[in-house]
Amino acid sequence: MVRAYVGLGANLGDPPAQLRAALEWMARDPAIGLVARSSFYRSAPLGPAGQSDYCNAVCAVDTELAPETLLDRLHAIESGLGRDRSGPRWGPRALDLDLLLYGDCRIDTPRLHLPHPEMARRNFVLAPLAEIAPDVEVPGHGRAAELARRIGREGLALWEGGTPLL
Ligand code: A4P
Ligand code: MG
Repeated sequence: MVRAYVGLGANLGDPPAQLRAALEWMARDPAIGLVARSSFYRSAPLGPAGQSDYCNAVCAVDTELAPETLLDRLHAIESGLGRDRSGPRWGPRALDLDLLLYGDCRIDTPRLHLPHPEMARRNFVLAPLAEIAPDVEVPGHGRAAELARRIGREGLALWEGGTPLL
């Protein structure tokens, strides 16, 4: 059994409802044990201008699936919840599920990079990750809580009520 972390993001439709639905799909999958989920965060969009804010969160899962198979399941959930892959890179999306960490695995294939190559540069990933797993190591970067502290909280708020996080 391996502990993995999944990043959830959406900025089309009803973003928190999309994240809740994705968490339910994961919880229903007998091969994926949902262990924890962070708060939902509102984050300023990274990528092409003119998009809405994102709702972001991170969840922890325990699984016996190989990382590539887990990624396939995540893609199936994205498709089931209306993800359209024809848009621009980093453009608006109904749901994005990124495999952030899979144990302490480091993988570099065309289909799968682990840890997720952008995660250490994104406060909308590090803040929710540190909330549920402050001590987890991001291979090659360091401890989640330390990375989250260093990157800061610019552009980030809790989704519920939109309270800025200071
Ligand atoms: N892929 C490789 N490694 C991974 C991994 N660890 N997890 C491959 C997930 N996928 C991985 O992904 C493109 C390809 O990456 C897949 O075929 C997979 O095999 P995708 O989800 O189809 O496309 P994408 O998401 O548009 O591209 P990319 O480069 O993954 O974008 P990101 O990094 O997901 O960023 N701003 C805010 N505030 N919040 C966000 O959540 N998200 C993005 C998307 C942009 N701006 C954002 C946010
Ligand atoms: Mg993605």
